[in-house]
Amino acid sequence: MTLQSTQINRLDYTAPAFLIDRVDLTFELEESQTRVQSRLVLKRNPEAVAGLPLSLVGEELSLESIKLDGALLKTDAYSVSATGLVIATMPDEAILEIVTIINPLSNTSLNGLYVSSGNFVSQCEAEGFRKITYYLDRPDVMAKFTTTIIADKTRYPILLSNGNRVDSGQLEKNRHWVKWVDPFKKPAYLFALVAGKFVMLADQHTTPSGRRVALEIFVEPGNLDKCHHAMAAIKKAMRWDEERFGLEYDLDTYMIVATSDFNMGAMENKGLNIFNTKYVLAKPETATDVDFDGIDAVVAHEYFHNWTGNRVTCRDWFQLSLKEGLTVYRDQEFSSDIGSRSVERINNVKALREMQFAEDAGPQAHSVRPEAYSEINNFYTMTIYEKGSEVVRMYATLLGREGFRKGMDLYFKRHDGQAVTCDDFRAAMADANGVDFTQFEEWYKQAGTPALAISSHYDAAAQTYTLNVKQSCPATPGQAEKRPFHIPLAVGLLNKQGKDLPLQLAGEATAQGTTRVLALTQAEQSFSFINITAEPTPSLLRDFSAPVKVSYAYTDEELVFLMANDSDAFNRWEAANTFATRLLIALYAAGDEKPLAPASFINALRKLTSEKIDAALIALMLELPRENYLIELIDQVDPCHLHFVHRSVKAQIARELRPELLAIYQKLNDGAIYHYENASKRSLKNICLDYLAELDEPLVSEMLSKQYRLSDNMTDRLAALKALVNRDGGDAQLADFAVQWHDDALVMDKWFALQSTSRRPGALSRVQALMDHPAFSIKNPNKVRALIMGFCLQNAQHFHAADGYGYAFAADRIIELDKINPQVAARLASSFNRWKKMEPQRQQMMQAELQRIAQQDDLSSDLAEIVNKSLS
Ligand code: B3K
Ligand code: ZN
Repeated sequence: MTLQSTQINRLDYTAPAFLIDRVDLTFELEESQTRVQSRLVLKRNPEAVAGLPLSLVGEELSLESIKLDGALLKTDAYSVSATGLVIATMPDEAILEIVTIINPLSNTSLNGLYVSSGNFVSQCEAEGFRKITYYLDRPDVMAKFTTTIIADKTRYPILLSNGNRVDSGQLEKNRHWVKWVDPFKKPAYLFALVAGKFVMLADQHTTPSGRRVALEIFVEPGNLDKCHHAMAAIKKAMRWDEERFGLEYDLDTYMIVATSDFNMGAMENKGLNIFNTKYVLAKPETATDVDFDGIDAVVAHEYFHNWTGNRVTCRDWFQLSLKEGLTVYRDQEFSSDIGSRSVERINNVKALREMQFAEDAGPQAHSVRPEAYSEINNFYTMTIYEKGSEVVRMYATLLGREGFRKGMDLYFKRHDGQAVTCDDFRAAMADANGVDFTQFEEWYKQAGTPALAISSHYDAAAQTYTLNVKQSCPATPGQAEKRPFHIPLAVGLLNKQGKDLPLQLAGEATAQGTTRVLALTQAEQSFSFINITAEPTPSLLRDFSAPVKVSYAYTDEELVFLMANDSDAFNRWEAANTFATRLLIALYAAGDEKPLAPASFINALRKLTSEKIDAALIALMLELPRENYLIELIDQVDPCHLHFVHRSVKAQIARELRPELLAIYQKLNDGAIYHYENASKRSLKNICLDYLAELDEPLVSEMLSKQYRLSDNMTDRLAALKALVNRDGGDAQLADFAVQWHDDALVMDKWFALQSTSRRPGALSRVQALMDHPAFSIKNPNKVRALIMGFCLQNAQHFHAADGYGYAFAADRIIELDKINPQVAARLASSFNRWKKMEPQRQQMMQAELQRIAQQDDLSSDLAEIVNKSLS
């Protein structure tokens, strides 16, 4: 490896030598030669060591000039390198004017200022601003920005930046300019600039204090009819944050711009959020129910960042989860309030277990507040986001909704306008409630998923029921020994009739509710409930009250009982999930030629089909655990054998529950016109269809092609197409679909993804052929996610094919992408993270491919860090 990555350690933090009060930027936009003038009002930081030089970071910049207090700096007064600019002798206060030239057209990393579909778009988090100008590009340097943008009027009629638009004018040669002032101090990572041809959907919102906010969504021409759901989401999110947390928006305008070339979902730049089109553009004909929910969640997430991230930001990037974990928690709560709380919780926990638990058990494991990194972009992870959100949720579980709100209020009172740490957040939660959260810090320090081994004992004579809980946490890279965590364990006890018992712990005068949050703080603890007149069935970790793995020796009968009776909807689902997981793993281990699930399991599912509960919950309970989740639970796994077992059980369910599944399908497939509100029913209908597609019957073929042809919405149409593709290839329908949607990039992403995740033989060669399709581009991250990541991360059976070709293909693409977009290459490289989980032959092949990647010249720091950790 030629690039020596330098590691940055959390404990090495030092305050910046200089602070910046004001930044005035002027951009003269040209695709391959943009001139950036920056005027910085600087002063020495009284909290830093005296006399330090001024060290600005900058990358891929060509320096035109520097002036210090109005005088041009001679070249011996500063030094420039590939990573920055240093001025050794500086006065205590100064005005520094720097002119740089950048090339947005050649910027394929989509980090910094770049060109997408002929428009200028910026992305500065975490460290992209340094590709625009030399700066103190660190989150604890907060300044007030003004931005003047000058550009050709015809090609770039819309010119946007952060804050309020204060002035504009015309120039010679068909050029125009717009000036923006952001009244709030912000770190450079929240800077944004957009210029190009856009159309705008406008609306407005009035805050409780009476501020009228203009809401503006900018999209490429032709897409205006797909912005209404996103606009409704903004308004819902604004109202929700006002009501739930007392937080209002603070500028006159809130803008969203959608771009099709974007490394992630969206970005919370102050007043000017930039979004991947995937999280803005939707109408029923083009977007699925899952897409609509995703738009609600991401729009809310970016909006919520205005307080949790922008007004109060991070002192350094080790604190990333301070804003991300908290904002994910807030968006999950929002989605729970506007939709179904239990369905939201189940879906979030599924994603956490499939991806974050895997990350926490593998070579990239890191704590919620990492100790070291070499490339911060590699730390926008499931751990920082989703486990971080679980950590925030645990405060709320321990303190209750009101206590949590008190902690939030104190956090903003103390830290508005500051760059702070996870410790500051923890202190606000503790101080506002008079609670000791010292031990809770372990959640920020220690990586790995804690395990709870729980056993129970019923003493009939004493009428006591005791839960014994042992907590442990596996070793993770750099952390061999773990200390006990502070874990909220929510439990309930069901009597024989399936009703919750009132819970009274030994020593308490009365029973207190039917769900109790037990506080685990030691390696081993017991909790005794009294006045229990018959042995109950425990409902453990209700609502998934902590991000841990629970083991308890439930019998199959107890699981069936909980599936039918638990008052905690999450645990009803969990019982079904546990039953199915256990059974699939046992069948995998048995290695039979014809794996068969026992009648008790099939009967439990049959019973579910007649339950009178939310259709979406039934759909989730009917669905088998996904292969990626099961892979994590098996050592030395052969993913192809696992796929075979999974598919066999799925087909068995279809055969044995055919009448029930068909009846539900036919009842729900009533030909009624599309209503967004019927998403739950669509999810149940389509899970039934998915099972029925396992049956080789003309009736089923007819149903599938009819649903494909006649659906008036993408959810149903795609469900049918997916089943057709997996069943017999669906060639005719795939061709028809491409003809209809060839000019809708987001719909074509679905078309690519269906084929890259198809279970039919020959998946890899189809993926390879599709790379030459005119709608595919390796430079576009959405396309890479659909086609290449779809295959490598969502098609275990084919990616892990015994011939190793899947691995070779992935490694080739990673190497190719690293030259184009290192962040995307590093993300794709995570498909190799779990190589040590595989059976020996696959391990060997995966390791060899990782080594081949490691030996390439000029690896990016992004990819080098991931590959090095995987190999070590
Ligand atoms: N904060 C951004 C993510 C930036 C990723 C930089 N590699 C989006 C979000 O979490 O809201
Ligand atoms: Zn975020």
